Amino acid sequence: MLLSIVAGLNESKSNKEGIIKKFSSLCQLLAPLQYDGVELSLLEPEKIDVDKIVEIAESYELKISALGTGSTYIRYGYSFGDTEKSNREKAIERIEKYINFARETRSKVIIGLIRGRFKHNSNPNKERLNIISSLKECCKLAEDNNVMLVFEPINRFEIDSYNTISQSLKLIEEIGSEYLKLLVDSFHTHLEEDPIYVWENLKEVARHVGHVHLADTTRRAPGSGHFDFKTFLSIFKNAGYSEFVSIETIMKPSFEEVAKSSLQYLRSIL
Ligand code: LER
Ligand code: MN
Repeated sequence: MLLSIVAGLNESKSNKEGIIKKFSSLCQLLAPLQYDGVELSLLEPEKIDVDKIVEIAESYELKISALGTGSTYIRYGYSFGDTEKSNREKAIERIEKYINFARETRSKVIIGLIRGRFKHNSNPNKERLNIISSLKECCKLAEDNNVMLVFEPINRFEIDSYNTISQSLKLIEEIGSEYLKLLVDSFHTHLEEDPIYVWENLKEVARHVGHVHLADTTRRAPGSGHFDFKTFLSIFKNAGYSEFVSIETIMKPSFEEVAKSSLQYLRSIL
C-alpha cells in the first residue's frame, strides 16, 4: 500500500514558474516524511509543464497518485449529467485534459463531483442516463490513453447520484471497462454505508478498488475522529491492495501538520 496526500497547485491563478515552484516545495516537504506520492487536485492541467513535473517528482522519488477533477464542476459548472448537451461535452473535454496529464504522470483520474447535481426542474433518471453516457465516452478516452479512471461514491449532502459503494459498483459493472475502477473514501463510507455490513461488504469489493481516500469522521486527519482505520485498512491489506491510499482532509491547522500527524497515526496502527 502506498501513501499520498491531496494538494493543489493553484494553476489557474499562477504562471508556469509559480506552478513548478509550488510543486517543488510540496515534494521537498513530502519526500523526507517518507510519502510515496502526491495526489493533485487540479482545475487546468493543460497549463502545467507536465515534463517538468515528471522530472521533479522522479528526482524526489515521488509518484503522482491521482488527479482530482471536482473543481471542473465547482468552478466551471460543467458536469456529466447536465441537461444541456454542450455542458456535458465541455465536462468530457475537460476530462480529456486530465487524461492527457495522467498519461504523462502515470496517475489515475478521479470521477467524483464532476457528475454534477440534479437540477430542480429536471428528471433524475434522464440525468443518470447522461452520467452513464458521458462516463462511457470518458472510458473510451481512458482506454486510448492507457489511463485508469476511478469512480468515487460521494455522500448525499454533496451530490445526488451514486452515494453508496454498491450503487457505484453496479454502474462500474454495467459499463464494463477495464479502465474504470472504484475509489473508496473513508469519510463517505462512514456517512453512507450500513455500519452492520460495511466491513463484510468492503472485503467483497476490495478487488474492484483502484484508489482510496482517507479522512476521519471529522473530515480532518486520520486519528482525529472515531473512524476505525485499523479495520478499514486491514481489509485492503489482506486483499493484497497495492495501490495508493491518499489523505484527503480539511487541511487544518495546516497542510504540513496534517501531513505529519496523519503519517504518525497511520504508522502506529498499520
Ligand atoms: C472528493 O474526493 C470528495 O471526497 C468529495 O467529497 C469532494 O470534496
Ligand atoms: Mn474523496
